[in-house]
Amino acid sequence: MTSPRTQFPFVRINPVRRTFRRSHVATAALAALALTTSFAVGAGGEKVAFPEGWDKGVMYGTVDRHDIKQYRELWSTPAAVAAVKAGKPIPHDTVLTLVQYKAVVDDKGVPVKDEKGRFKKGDLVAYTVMQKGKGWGGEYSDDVRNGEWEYQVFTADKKVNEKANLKSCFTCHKPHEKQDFVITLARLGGNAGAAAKPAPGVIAIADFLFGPEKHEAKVGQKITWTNVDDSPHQVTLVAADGKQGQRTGVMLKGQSETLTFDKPGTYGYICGLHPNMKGSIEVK
Ligand code: HEC
Ligand SMILES: [Cu+2]
Repeated sequence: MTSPRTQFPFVRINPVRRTFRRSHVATAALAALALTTSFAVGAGGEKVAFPEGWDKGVMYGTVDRHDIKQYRELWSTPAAVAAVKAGKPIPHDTVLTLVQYKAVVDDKGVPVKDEKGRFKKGDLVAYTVMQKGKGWGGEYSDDVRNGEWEYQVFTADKKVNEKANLKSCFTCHKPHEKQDFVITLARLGGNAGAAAKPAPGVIAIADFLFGPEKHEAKVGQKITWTNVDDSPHQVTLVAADGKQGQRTGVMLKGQSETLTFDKPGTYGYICGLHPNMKGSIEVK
């Protein structure tokens, strides 16, 4: 199959297009570019092969995803860990593998916890992989490109998941440009980050969970949410009838947002980015 990237130059030098007025040429070129970009995002994933031997690398972290009841392992290479620890760029040919498992649940569907209070590993669901290659990504426009990274998803039996939306990988990892698009970069370098400090009026967001999920407050009291996850989170108030109300800004790791409740009542809320994350404030 000819890849859209090799076709692209033909579109640009098409002699018919040259006879168009300047503005039309520009429009056609732009349209071709947009088309190429959307194709290329999927096509680029072909560069990423199944990460054979992933479990011989370094497991640099695990994630309990309370919102989707998953247990996840983060795997990397010793070279990448050493580079990040030394403050150097992640080397080319680095493969990061996020292995997703179902969390083991009890008969009520509640995740079972081990002696450390962490989720237990159930069935393997998928491998999501990102790989950095020298010169990769050059065909993408700046608003899409994730440096030199490409993404791919493999099923439990190690086959490419053709249904995976690889564009979404680029979109979600893009805001983490300052850390080379690696959301868990701090942990990759061996730095777990600050733990949540419980305090009155403070709700920690950790492991995709609002802690505590139910909070009591006095009328007029300030409530602060602090995000200690690598993932961004947000707070959106949801009325009893399901209508969404006031929302905070998106909190990156270490950031906080505050809301004040002026009337008594119970205020339900969700995370606008992960709607399965729920909490409530009872204002008296
Ligand atoms: C909704 C946002 C979102 C989307 C979409 C997304 N990711 Fe991620 N990704 C995350 C978060 C958050 C983490 C941190 C680990 C966690 O919380 O599970 C992560 C971590 C990873 C990691 C571990 C390295 C790192 O960056 O921390 C890999 C590999 C990865 N994602 C691959 C993918 C692939 C492949 C896709 C596309 C199929 C994808 N991701 C789509 C949010 C996203
Ligand atoms: Cu969230």
